[in-house]
Amino acid sequence: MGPMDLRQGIGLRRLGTTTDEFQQDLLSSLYYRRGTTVESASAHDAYDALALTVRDRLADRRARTAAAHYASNPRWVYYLSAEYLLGAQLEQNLLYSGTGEVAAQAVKALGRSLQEIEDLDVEPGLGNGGLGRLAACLVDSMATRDIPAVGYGIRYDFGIFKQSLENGGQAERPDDWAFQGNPWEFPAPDDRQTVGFYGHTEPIAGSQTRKRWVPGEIVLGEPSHMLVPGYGTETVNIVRLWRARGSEASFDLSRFSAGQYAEAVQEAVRAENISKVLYPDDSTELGRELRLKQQYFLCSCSLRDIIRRFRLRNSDWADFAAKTIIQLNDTHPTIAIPELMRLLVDEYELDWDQAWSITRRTFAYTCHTLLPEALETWPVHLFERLLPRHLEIIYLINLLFLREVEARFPGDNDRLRRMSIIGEGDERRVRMAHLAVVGTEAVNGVAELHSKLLRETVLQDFADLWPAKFQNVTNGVSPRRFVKLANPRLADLITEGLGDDGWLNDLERLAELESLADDAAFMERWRAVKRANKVDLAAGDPDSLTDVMIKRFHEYKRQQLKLLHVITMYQRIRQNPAGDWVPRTVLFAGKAAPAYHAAKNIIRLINAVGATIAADPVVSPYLKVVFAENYNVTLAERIIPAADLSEQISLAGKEASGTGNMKLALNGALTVGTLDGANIEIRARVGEENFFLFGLDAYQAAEVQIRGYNPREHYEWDTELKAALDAITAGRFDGAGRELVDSLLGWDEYLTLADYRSYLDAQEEVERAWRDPARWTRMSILNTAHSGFFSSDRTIADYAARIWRVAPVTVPKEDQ
Ligand code: NBY
Repeated sequence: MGPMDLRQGIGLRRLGTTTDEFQQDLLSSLYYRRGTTVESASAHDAYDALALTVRDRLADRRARTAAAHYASNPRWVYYLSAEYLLGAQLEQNLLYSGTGEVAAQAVKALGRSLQEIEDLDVEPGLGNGGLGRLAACLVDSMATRDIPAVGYGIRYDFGIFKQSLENGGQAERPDDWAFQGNPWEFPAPDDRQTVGFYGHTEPIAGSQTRKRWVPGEIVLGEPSHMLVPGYGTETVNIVRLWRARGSEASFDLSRFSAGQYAEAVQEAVRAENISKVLYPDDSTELGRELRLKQQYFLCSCSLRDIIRRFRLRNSDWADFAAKTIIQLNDTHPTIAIPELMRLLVDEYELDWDQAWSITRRTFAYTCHTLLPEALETWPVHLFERLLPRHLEIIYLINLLFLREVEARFPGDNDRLRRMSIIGEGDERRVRMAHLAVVGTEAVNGVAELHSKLLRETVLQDFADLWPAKFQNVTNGVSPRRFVKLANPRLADLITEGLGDDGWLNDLERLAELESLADDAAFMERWRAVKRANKVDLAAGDPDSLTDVMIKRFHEYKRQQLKLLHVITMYQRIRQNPAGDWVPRTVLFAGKAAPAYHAAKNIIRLINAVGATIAADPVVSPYLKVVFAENYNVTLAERIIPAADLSEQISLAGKEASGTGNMKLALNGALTVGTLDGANIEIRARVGEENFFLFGLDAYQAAEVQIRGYNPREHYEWDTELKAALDAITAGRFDGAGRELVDSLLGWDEYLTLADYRSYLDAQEEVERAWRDPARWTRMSILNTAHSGFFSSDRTIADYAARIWRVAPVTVPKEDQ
């Protein structure tokens, strides 16, 4: 695109910024683009018309961004992720386009309030948890930092399931998020790609390394994109999402004519199933063929698009890595490494060594876990059938790699076996993390401790071989979405305290709040903001301590530990109803993988305990348990501003980073937590006196396991712990939780019982602080003041400087 194609060059009018002009455009969108009138417009017509009008306000910036990027031919960042949890779009785009106020006035012409319309905005739930939300924060910050970038992903028809409670347990319903259409999306059918699966390979005469792959199935990938505006800058990047379609030939007209309707479309259905649904499992590798198909589909479409874009401005493959950095969001897109090799060697006819040198310099890999069960591996036989050419390429990569290892560590066969990309167990499997380390230039963990443990444990052999490859980039969160949009009251107070709103893209400026932490008037207002947010959330008494644990359900995160605390509080109050109890509202929210029975049992027990407490007139004035259904980004934005206490209680060494911990601290919640993931960095910054620490550290936890852990010892000596577990076993909570008790007393994989007493002690410290409102408020202000480091803008600055080595490209403002 050249500058002449821009709006100004072709004489299009500039979109107005006044309420009247905005209203004109809104009515025009309703009339011409929705094809309806004010009188007959449905609520959804109003929503769509507003969305289109706001979207138009970003279109100029998008066009100028594309032109500026094209002109500077920079090194592009391509973020490959199987998941994005972008959150609701309308409010964000109103903020980023600076049209919030005019829109609020203009929609009155439609006879509706802005709030009413915003309530129709459905969030695209195209991810499971932290990993998907991180991707969304990072693309926000890449745009905000003016980094030329594209996020690639899959446009699932069904996102993460909708959760509801049925008889106290989790029920799942499909999330047909785009059922009413998605006005934020631009289809780009001309950029569709063709992807092959199955089939066989054939030698090519005269070539050792090149092969011809003859696929047995062909699927089309159709892209559409959503705009990703930067805050306080002109840049608008995109996230490009691929949707699978059958080719024209996949519809069998003759069968249809013969009345075989299902058979006529079966091939098309098979193709479309690839992007049908997000896998809702965030914890274990799921050995499903369709999942590997999704991964390859994403990578193949995206790489061809990346190459197409490269060739718009470049002709020499030798420049490819200098113009391209592809960040792999966990191992899910790792198949892109052999796919790039295949494209370069088989299709573009580069020799193997040059292709390998390009490939290694083009990719970087972020690891998001330490759990062995979450490290992806795929059976060799599956690869052989689904992606025969890629398996051959992986074998050759592995052969050459193992030669390199052998040269460095001669005769160390054990090391070769440990490091091989192919694992030789009962069943030979491809180890995607090994492939990701071998095929990239940089590997990073997502918090200091996580990166250190990666080097010392799961990837130790690789760190020995290539120490310089391993880095840390601590995660971050978007202060626009998680303070400005989620918590407007706090945002206003901060802006007033600091004198301007420059902190929104320069978050370290929050440190200036420190001088207000003892200012009585400011403290009073700080408390009032929190209280008003609690009133809005309406989860419980706004004067009670709002204690929140919001995250995916997983045994390592230890919702069961929180629950043992709740049961103990319940028993204490019952034993001493006249005691001086601190009233608490304990709020849980989160989804469990549908097949994860232990996690679903914990949800059941939470609700059973909650019901028992609610029915108990002695305890219920002091203690309330709330389970908020269907946790998603939108709900997080309501809960986080209302939280007093943030539960970050995973077993040390298990939570790679956490990002909810950052969002909560940033919004002035105090953390009770272990020395795990980014908790360590939060505590170091907010100050140990402003953080409630408990539990074993990662090294102590490992030692306990090695020595031989016996959870029963804790049960025997700790009478309160015993009483809590016995109450569950005795059926006090509707009979729920007996399997949990068996697992806790049997093996207790995540040392819940070992950390119980220390956790209860920390909770007593929490209550001491809470009883002194001035102390608590000061701690809360200091948490916010010292959370500036956890902006995803800082995370992106780190990636840009240390991993990507890219510089910002400034998009010029429109001529006035
Ligand atoms: O990534 C999370 C980590 O647990 C958390 O500590 C970290 O802060 C966050 C961002 O770095 N990981 C996560 O959310 N993982 C998944 O959602 C996930 C999804 C799919 C699969 C595995 C994990 N999978 O096997 O397909």
